[in-house]
Amino acid sequence: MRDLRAIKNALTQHQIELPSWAFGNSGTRFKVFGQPGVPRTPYEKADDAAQVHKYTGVAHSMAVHIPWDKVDDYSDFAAHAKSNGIRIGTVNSNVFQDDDYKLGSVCNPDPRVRRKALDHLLECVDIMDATGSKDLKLWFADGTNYPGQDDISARQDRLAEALAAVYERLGPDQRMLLEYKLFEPSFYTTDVPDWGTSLMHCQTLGPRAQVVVDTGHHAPGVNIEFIVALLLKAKRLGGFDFNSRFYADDDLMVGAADPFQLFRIMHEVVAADALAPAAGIAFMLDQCHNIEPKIPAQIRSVMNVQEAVAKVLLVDADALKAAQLVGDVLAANAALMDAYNTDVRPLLAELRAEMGLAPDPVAAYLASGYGEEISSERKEGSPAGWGA
Ligand code: LRH
Ligand code: MN
Repeated sequence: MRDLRAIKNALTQHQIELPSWAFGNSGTRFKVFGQPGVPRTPYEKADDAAQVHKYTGVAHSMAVHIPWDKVDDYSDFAAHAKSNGIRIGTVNSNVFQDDDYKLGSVCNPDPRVRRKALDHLLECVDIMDATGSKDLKLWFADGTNYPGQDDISARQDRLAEALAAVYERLGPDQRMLLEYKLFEPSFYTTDVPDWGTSLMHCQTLGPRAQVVVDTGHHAPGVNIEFIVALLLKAKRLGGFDFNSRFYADDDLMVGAADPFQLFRIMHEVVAADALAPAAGIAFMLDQCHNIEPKIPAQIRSVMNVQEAVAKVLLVDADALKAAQLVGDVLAANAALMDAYNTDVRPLLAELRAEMGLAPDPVAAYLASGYGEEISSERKEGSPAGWGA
């Protein structure tokens, strides 16, 4: 059984990266509901991300998305974030919003379009050099909508060619994280639809190509923790895009729809001793707060991950192992459920107090008046969004 100090140390060191786009306006194809005080620049997104770190103490970095977070001087942008106590993390490419990409980006049958997409991916590595980011996250909307529309195998060759060129460009301490998604915006084939396809490409590329598991990108009923256990065994789990969903890629707050699934996923991470930063797993949020206030929602999301991890760290691993080895199904299941059914909120409140933080980060943020401040300050100019 882990002692309390060890549990608290693990929780203090566990870092959760925030998505810059969660602070901007977002929505669905039906409507994007604007909110007061939404940031207008990447600098203001970093200011808001710093608020989440200020009240949770574990959100040390903000992932950026290019061109949504395009700035004139990326090292100045990184310095601004640093002055607010956070750093610029993962750089996300975007080859899914240009008219040229209707039939795909790096998988497009037109070599001119593939070149254009590749140039963007290479530009993202230049940006990583300027911000000091270690990870390039690649998600491709590429796919087809009708059988026969394009050659499934030829598209994989085109994808492999582009990935190899990007891998070649990476610096020695930089990684590429390849994200998969079952469908949307493509509805017949998606060129990187599942963990197997991402893993195949990563294993072909080299050790600094890793798989990203976005928890909203699977078919209903898929056992995500099984995929996580396998990718950890293959040493190819680069990170998570955490969110939750009831139906499809809903991008809701992580743990909101299925906190038990988040617990089961993090149990595999802890069981593989891969929670600590040294293990190199990027724990990122990838969410959209279409109707709820964005900064408190990010704080709540970080707390949901912390609660799942705290419960996992309470699992009596020895009792679990002993029950598993003798086939005591009920005792093994109980070892997990007892931890899952433990209220860890007092433990986390105590830990925050020890970290010099308020026990309830959401209440502390709401009491700070920051929300009202930005709502009155950020009246001019246009709020940031997906620009879709
Ligand atoms: C695609 C995705 C990807 C991002 C985007 C914001 O659905 O999960 O990670 O680039 O959302
Ligand atoms: Mn994602």
